[in-house]
Amino acid sequence: MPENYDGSQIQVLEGLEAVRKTPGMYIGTTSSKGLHHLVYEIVDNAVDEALAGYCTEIEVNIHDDNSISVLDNGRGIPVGIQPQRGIPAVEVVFTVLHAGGKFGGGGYKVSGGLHGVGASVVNALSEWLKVTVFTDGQEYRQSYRYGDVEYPLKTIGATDKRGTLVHFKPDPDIFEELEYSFDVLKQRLRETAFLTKGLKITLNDLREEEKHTRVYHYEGGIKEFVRHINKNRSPLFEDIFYCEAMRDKASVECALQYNDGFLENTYTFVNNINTTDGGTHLAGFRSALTKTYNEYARKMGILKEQDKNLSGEDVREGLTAVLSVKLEHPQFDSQTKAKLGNSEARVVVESVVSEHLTYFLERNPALGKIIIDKGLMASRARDAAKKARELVRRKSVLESGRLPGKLQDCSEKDPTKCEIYIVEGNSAGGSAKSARTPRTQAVLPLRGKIMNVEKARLDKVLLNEEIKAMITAFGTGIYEDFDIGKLRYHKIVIMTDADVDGAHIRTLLLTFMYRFMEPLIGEGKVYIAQPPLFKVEKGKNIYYCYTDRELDNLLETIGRDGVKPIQRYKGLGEMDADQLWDTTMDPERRTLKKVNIEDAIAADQIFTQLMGDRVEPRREFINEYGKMVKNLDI
Ligand code: TTJ
Repeated sequence: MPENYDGSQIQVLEGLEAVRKTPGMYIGTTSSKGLHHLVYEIVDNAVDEALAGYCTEIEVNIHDDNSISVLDNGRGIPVGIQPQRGIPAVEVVFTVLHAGGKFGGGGYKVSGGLHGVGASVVNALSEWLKVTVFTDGQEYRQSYRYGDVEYPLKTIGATDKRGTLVHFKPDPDIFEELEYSFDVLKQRLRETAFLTKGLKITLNDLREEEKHTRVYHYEGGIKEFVRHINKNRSPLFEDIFYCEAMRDKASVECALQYNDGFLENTYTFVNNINTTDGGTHLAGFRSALTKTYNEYARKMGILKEQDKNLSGEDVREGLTAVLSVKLEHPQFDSQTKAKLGNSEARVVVESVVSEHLTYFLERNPALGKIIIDKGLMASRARDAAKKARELVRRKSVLESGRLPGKLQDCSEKDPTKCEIYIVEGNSAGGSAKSARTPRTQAVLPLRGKIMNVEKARLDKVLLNEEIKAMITAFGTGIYEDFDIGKLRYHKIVIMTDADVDGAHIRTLLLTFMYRFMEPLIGEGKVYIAQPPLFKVEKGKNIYYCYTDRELDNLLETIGRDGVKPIQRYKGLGEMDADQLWDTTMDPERRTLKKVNIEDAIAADQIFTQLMGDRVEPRREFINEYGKMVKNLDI
């Protein structure tokens, strides 16, 4: 540490030590998810500069060593000495916990990662980090190791560039996983670009084998986001409702459109953070819709005096919407950090959306009629479905307590000790049945594919045999009647082939669970089995590999001499019961991937691509998927 550092900096270093001691407190997890959070944390700073109106482009690079660089063309982090600490502001940003954003200019930090921590946390968790600032004709640089300053900020020379470049390499001693996923970063950066209209974000993968680039730039912002979500659906009209307003220091931006399906797709964001559990802003949005449509329908005489109002659910059938609010002091639910609590957000969103939507309907009466008619249809169908459901419910298999015939149940009665394998196809179901531990492991084979839940209302969904079998096996009921307290197995394991059909069925199952049994996903009860892709035999030894990389590594370690021809498993059916047990079902040895909400949302999106009316998106899926998994049977 340089000699001229005084006591206050020692304090600072202790601050970052804390981050290294308990990284989970600052970034949630040191898994792959935490690794990716580091990138968002840095990018969010550049996005703030864009929101302030000074940055138009951000470039993110994944380098060969899995280090990340982020470059913006903003004003540059200030390099002037910060009076309180006597060091350059840029150094404060990277070495003081919770600093950042709030110096000099009055702007407030609006975008933020899940935990809103900042650049110093990224620095603390990096083997090295280098920051370069281009400002006022000069280039400045400072670098750090494990959060410690390597040298005082230095001047490199003259430049006519403007902006900030941050390059960091996550510390291998902190993170369990060091490999960046292009697809994960791509997804998030595209979302950020949608939410920040006009901002151009480029993602480059510079790693040897996977060089590629994506550019995200949307002049229409969330309006294009809505168009993107509906891309594989059939919109009821071309126009997208859009509004934007500032009120009491809060900004509200909203876009919506309807499609011919029955489900709602509303995505909400607060300061660019996806609020997957909704909150006050979503409540305000929903009440604005219900109120505005009913008032409009009465005014236009579509709803007569004696007619009852359309319900919230009625007016949200087939709705695709994005709501983005920006607040100075957002308050999130302490548990999940994904639900907004500020009560003022409800009021502001409700008033902005009501006002603009009323105006939109008055200017577009033809669209108004389409929307109200759709709501009326939904209302009638809901009444009919309710009657049908009451009939079904009274004496249905769902509540008869009789378990489905093809379920091989386990004998254990304590649900916390029980798991159920949902297996694709009868033959694999047979192996799984012989392989399992009958005391704690149940097996439910599903025949073929389950139905397209997006295009069916609940009453139809309940007629599907495969779905009925799952509901009765789980014991939970479904949708409004869902009760997780009745769950008969605390692990639901989806086990499908490692090919396109398997991926398809997995997607269908996840979509169904996400749409109709969401708490199963939210409470982490759903898992995906990971069957091996390869069997390698050498002498008496048998090895199983789960990825191409593992196979390469294994062959490097054991050598190729004397290795029998490598078996690539195309489906679960190719494994006998012992192999299935050893590789995929033995709780001591298997790996299970827990499904989280993001996985389910992604599945839902892929699902519409697969099941939508249009053929082209389906082909795109197969092409995309084909790139990821080699040697497919298609
Ligand atoms: C703050 O107010 C005075 C002018 O500069 C503002 C600022 O900090 N701008 C800024 C920060 N632009 N870009 C950043 C930034 C970019 C990256 C990639 C990483 C970090 C930590 C900050």
